[in-house]
Parts: sequence; C-alpha cells; structure tokens
Amino acid sequence: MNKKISLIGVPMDLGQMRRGVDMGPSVIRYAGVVERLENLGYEVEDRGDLRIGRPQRYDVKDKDNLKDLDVVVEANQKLADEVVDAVSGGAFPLILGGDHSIAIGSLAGVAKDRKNLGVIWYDAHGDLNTGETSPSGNIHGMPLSASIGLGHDQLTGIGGFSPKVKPENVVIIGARSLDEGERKLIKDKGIRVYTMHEIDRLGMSKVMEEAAAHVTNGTDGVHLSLDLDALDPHDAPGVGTPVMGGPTYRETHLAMEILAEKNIITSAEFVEVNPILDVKNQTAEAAVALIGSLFGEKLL
Ligand code: B3U
Ligand code: MN
Ligand code: MN
Repeated sequence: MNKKISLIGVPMDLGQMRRGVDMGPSVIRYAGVVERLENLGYEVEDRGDLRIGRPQRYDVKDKDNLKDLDVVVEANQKLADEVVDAVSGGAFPLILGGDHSIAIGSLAGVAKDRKNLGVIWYDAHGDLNTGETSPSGNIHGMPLSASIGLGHDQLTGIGGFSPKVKPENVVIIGARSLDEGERKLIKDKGIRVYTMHEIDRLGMSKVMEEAAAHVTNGTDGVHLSLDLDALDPHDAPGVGTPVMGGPTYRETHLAMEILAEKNIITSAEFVEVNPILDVKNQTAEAAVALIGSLFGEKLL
C-alpha cells in the first residue's frame, strides 16, 4: 500500500435530511484516525475539512427532485479538485464524510487518472437513484448512478467528464434496501451485487474473494466507498438511514482485512457517520477500526 495518505474531510450534510452528519470528519478524527494510521507506519497529511456552502433554506427540491443541488454540486467539484491535488502529490486519498453524496466528487477526482477504475460500494443501499426514480430527492441516494453517467447533467458533469466508472467495474456489497428504479438499473446494466442473501449464503470471505476478482479484472485501480449504514445498526447506530439485518462489525473487519491482504485499494472514503444519532461515538470508532484493518492492522 502507498505509504503516504492524504486525509480529506468533507463536512457535507445536504445530500440527506438528518442534520449532524457534517460532523462526521470531526468525530472520526477524535476517534483517532491519524494516530491509528501513523502507528501502522503511514505518513498522514491531514488536509483538514473542505468548506461547504449553506443553502438559504434546507431540503428545497429546487430542481428536478434534487434537494440542495447547487450546493452539493459546488462541494463535489471542490472535492474532486482536492483529490486530484492529493493524487498528484503521490498520496492515497482517504476521504471522510459527510453524507454519501460526496462520493461523486471523490470518484471524479480519482477517475481523472484511472480510466478503468474498479469500485467496491459497501452499503445497505444501492445509491443508484436519479431525480426521476428517487423517492426522497436526497442526493446521497444517487452518487453511484451519477458516477456511471446517469442523472442530472450537473451531477454527472462534475470533474468535467462522464462517466467516471463503468457499470461492469462496480460491485455493491451489503445491499438490503433497493428502490424499484435501482433494481431495474442493476438488471439493465448488469451491475454485480452481493445482497445480504449472498453474504449469508456464501459467507463474507467468499464474497470478498469474488468481489476482489471482479473489480480487479481489467481495471487500473480500485476505490472503496464504505457507507457506515452497511453495518448492522446494532454495530453502527450513528447513521441517518439504518436498515436492520446488515453485516456485523466483525464481518466488515474481515472484508477490510481481505482487501488489505490483496493490496488492491487505491483510494477510499468512509461516510455517513452522524454523531447526533450515535451512541458514545461507537460508529466513528467502528470507522476508525475498519480503516485500521483496511490499512493492514493485525493482532499478531
Ligand atoms: N434509497 C433511498 C434511501 C437511501 C439511500 N441512501 C441512503 N438512504 N442512505 C433514497 O432516498 O434514495
Ligand atoms: Mn446507505
Ligand atoms: Mn450510501
């Protein structure tokens, strides 16, 4: 793994309706992410938090069933530029959210130099809605579709090119809540999805073996986008849209350990930690422990 890490905080909460997820980067830092990585021998450059604009009023579906579109677009463009800058300095970009709408900017930045990027989307949801299919108008339910080139021009156009990722290079892991439009899209585009059913049947180890093989087939890098709501809410209560029946803390660790062993991840983000909804910072601490495993931490 690249020994230099650039940490980028994105205090974004406008992609969804539960205020507080903008404090995610801050509580993940308090849970010790920098120390954890330094103890593993990494050189960490903490670039601090991006400055995110504020809408005049919250949750206005100003355009085409897209809440707070302009501010979300502006922030993602800023993030894309920041990621490009970090990568040009030779660092591994590690992005801390913030809600999942920021994945649009992360992927725009990373994909600039990686035209065949693989993506692991570890999430309870598919995040494959567009303004047309979304039941909520929340942009955090749309970053994966935007990144494969679907949806509003202002979202797909971030970074100045589209698509960022090819659907055949994507794997979704942990899904247990998909909207009708998302199911259709998964079928139409042939996106590989390991729902909880497959995780239960095959076990996390086999799922990760298969997923890793899929995202490295013909690709030139792999981005991990980890939504903390993928974990079972017992283990990660501090998220805006918890869904029962997810992979445990331990299964998710195993997933990270397998990725570390295979040494395939070239950029990552950890999103949706909301300290207002959390219990004693448990979800932020889970995020930091998972980051530790992803970067090679071992007991023995
Ligand atoms: N699919 C729903 C719910 C949702 C998506 N992402 C999260 N929740 N975290 C939607 O609003 O698009
Ligand atoms: Mn989710
Ligand atoms: Mn998500």
